[in-house]
Amino acid sequence: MSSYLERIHTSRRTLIKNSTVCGLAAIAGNVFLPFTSFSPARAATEQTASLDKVVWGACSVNCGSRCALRFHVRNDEIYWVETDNTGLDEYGNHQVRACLRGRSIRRRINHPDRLKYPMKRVGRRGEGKFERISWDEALDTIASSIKKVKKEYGNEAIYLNFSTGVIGGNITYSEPFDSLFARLMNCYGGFLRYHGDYSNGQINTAMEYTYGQDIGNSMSDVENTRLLVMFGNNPAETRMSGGGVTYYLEQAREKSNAKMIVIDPRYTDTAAGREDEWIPIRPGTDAALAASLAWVLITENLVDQNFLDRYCVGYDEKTLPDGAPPNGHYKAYILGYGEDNTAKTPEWGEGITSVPAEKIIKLAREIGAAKPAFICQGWGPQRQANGELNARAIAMLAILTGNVGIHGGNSGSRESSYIMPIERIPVFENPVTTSIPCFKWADAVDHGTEMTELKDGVRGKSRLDVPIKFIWNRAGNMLINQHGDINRTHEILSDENKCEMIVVSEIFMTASAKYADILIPDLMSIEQEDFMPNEYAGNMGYIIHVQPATSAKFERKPIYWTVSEIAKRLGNDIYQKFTEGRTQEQWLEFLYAKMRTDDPSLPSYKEFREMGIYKQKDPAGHLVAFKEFREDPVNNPLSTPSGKIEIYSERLAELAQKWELMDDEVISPLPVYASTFDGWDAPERKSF
Ligand SMILES: Nc1nc2c(c(=O)[nH]1)N[C@H]1C(S)=C(S)[C@@H](COP(=O)(O)OP(=O)(O)OC[C@H]3O[C@@H](n4cnc5c(=O)[nH]c(N)nc54)[C@H](O)[C@@H]3O)O[C@H]1N2
Ligand SMILES: Nc1nc2c(c(=O)[nH]1)N[C@H]1C(S)=C(S)[C@@H](COP(=O)(O)OP(=O)(O)OC[C@H]3O[C@@H](n4cnc5c(=O)[nH]c(N)nc54)[C@H](O)[C@@H]3O)O[C@H]1N2
Ligand code: SF4
Ligand SMILES: [Mo]
Repeated sequence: MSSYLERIHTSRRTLIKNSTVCGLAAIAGNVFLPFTSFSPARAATEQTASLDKVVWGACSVNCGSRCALRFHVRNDEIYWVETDNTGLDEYGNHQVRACLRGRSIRRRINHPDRLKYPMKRVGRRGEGKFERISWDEALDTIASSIKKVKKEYGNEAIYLNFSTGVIGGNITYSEPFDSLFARLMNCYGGFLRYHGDYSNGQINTAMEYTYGQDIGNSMSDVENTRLLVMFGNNPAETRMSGGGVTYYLEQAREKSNAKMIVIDPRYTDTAAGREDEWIPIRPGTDAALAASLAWVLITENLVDQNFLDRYCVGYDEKTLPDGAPPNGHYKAYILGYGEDNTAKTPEWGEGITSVPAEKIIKLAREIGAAKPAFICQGWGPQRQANGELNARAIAMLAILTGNVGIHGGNSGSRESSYIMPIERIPVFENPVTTSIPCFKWADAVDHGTEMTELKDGVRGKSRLDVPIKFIWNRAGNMLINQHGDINRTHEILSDENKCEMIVVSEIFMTASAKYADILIPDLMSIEQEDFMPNEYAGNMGYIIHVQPATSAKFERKPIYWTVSEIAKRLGNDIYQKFTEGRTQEQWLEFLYAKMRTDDPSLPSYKEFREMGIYKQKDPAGHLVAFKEFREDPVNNPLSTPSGKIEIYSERLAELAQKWELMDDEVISPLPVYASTFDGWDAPERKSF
């Protein structure tokens, strides 16, 4: 056991011991000391209080954090919520403190509007009229619908909608691919897959083409930088945990005293007086800003030519792949002798971004001079049409200046974190290999068989064989509220001849829940046993052993029970394969044993349960993306086809030739700026 762990143990034990002593002293004080009078009622309360339990829980909201919660429970109700009390109030050994959303969880767990019973739709779909039914009726209906859809259309007609309502947990995890329902369906012939996601689908793909994977240095590595440039990266509003990115950002900057420049259309809480400079920009124009910054870097000889020659493909003529057109390289595009014959000067950039040319020149010089510079982006710049281009263009600034693969530098993508790996319930192989882009599920309900590889990005087949006929939607509000163009989605879902069955597992009657045919009341993750690992933090990972804070109220059921019961109705063999004869608790103990085989330094199961939270520092210090590649590119090539950073991507050049694109959609082998149908210069916006 690490000494770090011992410290947590010791401090907690001491704390518990001390608080008992203090408790006794307080009661004794009532009796003997002259300044308080003895109160039998108060002594009784103290005694009841000493019988209360403190239960470890975690917030499973998908803000990217995953904070510890400690519930004080009396008479099967949470009466007080606090947060992590282990470790010290000191950077590096800190507490994973929850934000107000986590701390207010009592309002959600006991909210009168929480779903209590299974229900079936009685009005038109989407109308929101429901009638209470028994669990048996709900489960029988779901199982027979799965059987029917499988028989009539095949497993490709069964879809698990993207959702992020419960992220982190093992048993309670909602993201479809790793969920219990995926395991069930894989025991029963599979389901239609999706690729990409709502959060970071574009940057992920962009970085895969550029680097082979999407990864960044950890925010803790800002300790080693001189300049931090953040494009649309706003952790103070989106990663609020006291053990999360915002905390690391602040603490690490205190150590390095790094200058921070925030580039965002809005003056964000991440800036909020802590920034050295805020540069507002027109939304969707980061690629143009990056190109004009590149123009200054190139013309003022501030680029790292050795880095570009050795590690990259397509910066200039020297490393341009043979199949590329003459002057198809990045330098030509920037300097104006590429295909568009336009030099990306600061003045050109100003016209598009609204950032003044002098500011562009100054920023480029700062980026060029700071060694190292931590250039990163959040997911705002990519979350728009042609967003991959923005993501790749921003990453170019890190590449041009040779800041990739070093301490205090970054890949130009979003920061990454040290994450404690957990062993999940395996979901088995999905026998269905067809996949749709996750945002196109409504199209697949509406006109699935018209969706093709080259027009819609279908994978595994050139065209879908069947439309979606069954939707499983758990812990997600993306059937309607969180999806795009919801009037159209409403039309599609309202037509009961299209999708035959929509099952929603929720805790509240959300906009999406109203579209359910069968609506089932889920138990929250803090009402059952589970493991909750960190996600976005810094260089300290952790796992929380969540215990049920209270018993299940009304007819709410844990998802493991629900899916097991559906499995039972699909056949005893499916049930056996799905459960492997284990209860939820037995699964957790079994999976933990596997985790301990991989990492023998983990505490025993019993110890972990008692500790509630187990923290582990990144043994490497700070995560540095592509460090091995930087150190030895020959023996540690990237997983791109060339093994190098692909500024010019031949794979994208090929897609650009083959794909049938909509107006204004651009696939380019280079990270160019392209205006779009929803951009600042779109005719619809110009009329305002
Ligand atoms: N409080 C809170 N936190 C959350 C969530 C939540 O709903 N609420 N959702 C969680 C989820 S699921 C996700 S995926 C993440 C998303 O988290 P982020 O990727 O951080 O997404 P946003 O907050 O949409 O955008 C980040 C920043 O980009 C800016 N921005 C938008 N467009 C542009 C642009 O074109 N250029 C530039 N330079 N900046 C731009 C925005 O103003 C914003 O400050 O947050 C997670 N955290
Ligand atoms: N306009 C616009 N739309 C967006 C985005 C945007 O920036 N702008 N962001 C997109 C992104 S990145 C994402 S990830 C999505 C997020 O969208 P969703 O995945 O829908 O995320 P949430 O709204 O956080 O949670 C979904 C539901 O989970 C439920 N829930 C919570 N706990 C439990 C539980 O224990 N069991 C069950 N069964 N349900 C539970 C909540 O009640 C909530 O209704 O939104 C996307 N939509
Ligand atoms: S920071 Fe995120 S995980 Fe932590 S309590 Fe707040 S919402 Fe929950
Ligand atoms: Mo997201």
